[in-house]
Amino acid sequence: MDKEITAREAADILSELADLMEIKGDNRYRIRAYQNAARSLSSVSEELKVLVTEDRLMEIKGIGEGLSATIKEIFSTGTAGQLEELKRELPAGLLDMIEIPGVGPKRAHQLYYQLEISGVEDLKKALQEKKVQGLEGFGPKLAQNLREAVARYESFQERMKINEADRLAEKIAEHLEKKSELYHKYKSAGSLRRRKELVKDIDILMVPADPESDGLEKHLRELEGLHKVESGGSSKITLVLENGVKVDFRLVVGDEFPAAFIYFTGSKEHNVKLRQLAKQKGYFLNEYGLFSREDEERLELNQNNNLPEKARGGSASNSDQEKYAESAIYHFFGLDYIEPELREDRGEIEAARKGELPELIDFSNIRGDFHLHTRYSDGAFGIEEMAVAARELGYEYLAITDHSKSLRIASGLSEEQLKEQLEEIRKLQDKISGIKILSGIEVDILPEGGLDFSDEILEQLDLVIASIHSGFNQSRDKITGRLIEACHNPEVDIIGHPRGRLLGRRDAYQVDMSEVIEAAAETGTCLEINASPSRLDLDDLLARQAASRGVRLAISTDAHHTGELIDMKFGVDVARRAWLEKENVLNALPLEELLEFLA
Ligand code: DGT
Ligand code: CA
Ligand code: ZN
Repeated sequence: MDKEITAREAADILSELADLMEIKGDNRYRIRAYQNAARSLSSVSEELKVLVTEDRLMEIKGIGEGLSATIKEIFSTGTAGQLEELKRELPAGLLDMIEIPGVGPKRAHQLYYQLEISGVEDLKKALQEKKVQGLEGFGPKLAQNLREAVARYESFQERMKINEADRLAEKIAEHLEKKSELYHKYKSAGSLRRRKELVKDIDILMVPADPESDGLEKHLRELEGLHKVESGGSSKITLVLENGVKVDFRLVVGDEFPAAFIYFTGSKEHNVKLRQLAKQKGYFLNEYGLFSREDEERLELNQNNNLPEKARGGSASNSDQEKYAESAIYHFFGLDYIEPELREDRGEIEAARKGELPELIDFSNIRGDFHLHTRYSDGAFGIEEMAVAARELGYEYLAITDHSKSLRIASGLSEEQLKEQLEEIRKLQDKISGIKILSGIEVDILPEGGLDFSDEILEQLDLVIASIHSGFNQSRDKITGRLIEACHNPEVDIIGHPRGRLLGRRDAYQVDMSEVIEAAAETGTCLEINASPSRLDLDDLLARQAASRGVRLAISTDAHHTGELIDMKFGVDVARRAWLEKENVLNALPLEELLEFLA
């Protein structure tokens, strides 16, 4: 094996094993033991390798001799014999099926053994034929919920989260780097380059070294995780990966690159507008270049003359060079360069013509993170480890915001535990330099309105995030009212993940965001762009609406692990798609200004 299994990955394997055991109908105490072990293993901060080599797995809560042996087996082989056996025995579709909210392993057991339903397709059919309602514990209400969940699952299946797309694109890049003699350059395009939250396929634009050679196709056939080469040729190669994702390689010659880069970056709507502009000028624009209508000659744009002032000279980085190739085309139309995240035909072309495009925020503007969980509630690390990791990202500050007491499944903090935490933060701040640790809380907005902690307690903290974690099925008015009330509480600084969605798993609750945005504007409350790639909540459109009403956005990761702090980048992607400048973003403020704002 080339990569070592981490504790988290081993925990995932254990919990998959527990799921399969439950589908099979194994002893429920045994299943519980595996689930508990998976849970404690996933929040272990020591390296699995160390625990295995020093034979200390049994020090972890819930792990005895048997489980310790299984984990060692997972560590050395990448899987467990038991798991492989169950996988051979049970249809693979059952594992997909339990991903559907409302199904779960226990119900999958009934569906499989009583109705021979072995995957999402079967389930959909059985729901249509009203066969499912009759099972014990299933009623018409659940059947209706399942129908909706299946529909959501299907539409989501066609798209992947941006972090997953990034991971695949990186793997492809690594494979390409092994034979760099095959091409002059390549760049990802499409929705991945525009940084959309969900991406259908991966588009890569490439200038091959030799368009006639089949070397590239041969090399791509050796890509790890490849299912098949769906089609090949000298202008396009399409791959299908084992996970069903398509990868489109578009092959162009060097001269075509700038126009092709614009074309394949999209969006389609943005391209349509650009083509209209070309037409008005007596030209046409396609994926090969910009051509005069009169003589069909390609227009050779002098890229350097068209560079924006700050980009001239030798300092342009590599990716800037690509950007300037495109710039020449934008400038030819009298437009400023348009960043890919803005290319959605949402007014960017008009703004570019008037020189009124925003100066988009970027990751280097971010000075801290506000929404972080530690071992005090359901995080995997201590305060110090989170602070050190944040400092390594170059941040000036971070806020520790564990859950409050009502959120029992996430071990929410009692008043006493919060006090202990405050004390620890004070001591730690004396010991650690180069980063300011703000005390905070992610306080629950209670189902009947109001907050989980009194104002007297919240007052003692530097920063308060208020979030909804319960009562998701309440009416639109009720949920909107809870959020507005939270905005009006002077102790609340930020509303966390305002719409409560989990991409592909749970729709947003019913809420009138326009009203919440007005309340936030009126009270000076910030709204969060939760940067976790499974949330990205607010999304680009709502964040833009909020900013246009003068609401400040807080981009925060909701990290439960030091490795998740870097998710900030996905939040910045959303912010850029929302046209935000650094003035719109709370955590772009230097520490002093932030403290003033919070005071
Ligand atoms: P998605 O659905 O996440 O893959 O989104 P995109 O934008 O990556 O869409 P995709 O992969 O179908 O196409 C990549 C780009 O190629 C798209 O953003 C614009 C360009 N493109 C594709 N088909 C057309 C078309 O019919 N007309 C125009 N103008 N552009 C197109
Ligand atoms: Ca695409
Ligand atoms: Zn939360």
